[in-house]
Amino acid sequence: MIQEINFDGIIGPSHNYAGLSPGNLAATRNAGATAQPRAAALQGIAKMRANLALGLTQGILLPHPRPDHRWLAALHTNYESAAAHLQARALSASPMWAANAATVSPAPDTEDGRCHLTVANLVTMPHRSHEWPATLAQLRLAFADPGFVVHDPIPAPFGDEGAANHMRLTSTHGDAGIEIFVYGEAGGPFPARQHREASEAVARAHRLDPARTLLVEQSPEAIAAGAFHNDVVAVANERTLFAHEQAFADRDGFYADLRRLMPEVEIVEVPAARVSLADAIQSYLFNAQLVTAGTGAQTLVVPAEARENAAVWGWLQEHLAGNGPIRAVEVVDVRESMANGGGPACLRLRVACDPALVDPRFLVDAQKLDRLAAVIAAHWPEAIAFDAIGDPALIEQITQARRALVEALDLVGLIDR
Ligand code: SUG
Repeated sequence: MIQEINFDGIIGPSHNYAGLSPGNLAATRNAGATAQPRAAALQGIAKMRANLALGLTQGILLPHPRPDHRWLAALHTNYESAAAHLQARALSASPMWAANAATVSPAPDTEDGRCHLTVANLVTMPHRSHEWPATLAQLRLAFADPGFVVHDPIPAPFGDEGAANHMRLTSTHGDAGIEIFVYGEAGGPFPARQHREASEAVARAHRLDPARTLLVEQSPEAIAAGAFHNDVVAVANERTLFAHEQAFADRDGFYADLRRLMPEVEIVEVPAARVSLADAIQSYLFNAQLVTAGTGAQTLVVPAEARENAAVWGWLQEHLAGNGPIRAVEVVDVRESMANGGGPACLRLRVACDPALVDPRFLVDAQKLDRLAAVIAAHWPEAIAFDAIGDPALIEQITQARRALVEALDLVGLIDR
């Protein structure tokens, strides 16, 4: 009954490049560029179609109301009179990166046998710190069944960035797993966004067995090289851990703990001598969806940028030719999200559960994706130049576009906290 569902964040109509995330090299490099929200959202829909074609169950999370007028009101201003940096932070389409929506512990791992979700507070970056109330509203609706427990965020100042810093290893999704929380202590010039205190609090909230829970420090070199989340340098699926050699501060200690807890674990490590941290981060090799396809073949869904990097593509071809655990590679085009530092894995939140327990409005099939694509094609702005974000006509179009989507999904009045 339990299967892994990928809930992709639909890319919102306000998608733009504002350079809001120090430590995220792609986002800062593209600050001020012109974004293409319509193409971006259609790329996201195409990625979901690719997941369906792999035989996976697919879910969605919706864009939040943008600008976030409630947040601006709490700051005693409004969109019209707010400073430009506050306008940009209120308008960001950052909820698209659903891997940062929450941390999820499936029912087989928890003491009470329920699936626990803790909404991420995202307090380190101001433009992301106001996401959680609207995320919580959606999670409470999508996972309203008593088989789930949805928790409030961990309080500030303990930064929590959700599933992007959490991995689960298990023989199959429906079995009890080992949960791994990756936190940062230091990142050179850049902030460590996931705090150990927050990870520990989430593990307690989820009633995990401490003997099957690992707290692992991300390597400061990885953060300094632009790995602002662990999912930029490592990803796990079932019994496979796929990671860069320099992902973790104490790699040997972590691998030894993992092998002790799960002797059958398969660690696929990419050596720095083959793929540098810089190449890994530029190509987002590890920000891939590592999934077990309907055929049973473990498949890595990588962004097109991974195919364009000779070192990365060469390593992947060699792995496929050998007898490694990754049996297939699929390439998806999510360039608009990538330019803000969000790859295929950032765009999805994994929940291993019985799909029958999920509110069906948050699940999609091919026909529903066709309907969503039509709404996007009809309403999403084609382009947003950064200097246009103060334009009232653009703001009106963004507001109407989201409204059309919420109507199409039958969610009017239900998810706007
Ligand atoms: O938080 N980018 C996001 C990217 C998140 C990627 N998620 C994972 N790795 N799971 C971030 O840095 C850029 C927005 C801007 O600058 O306009 C941004 O928020």
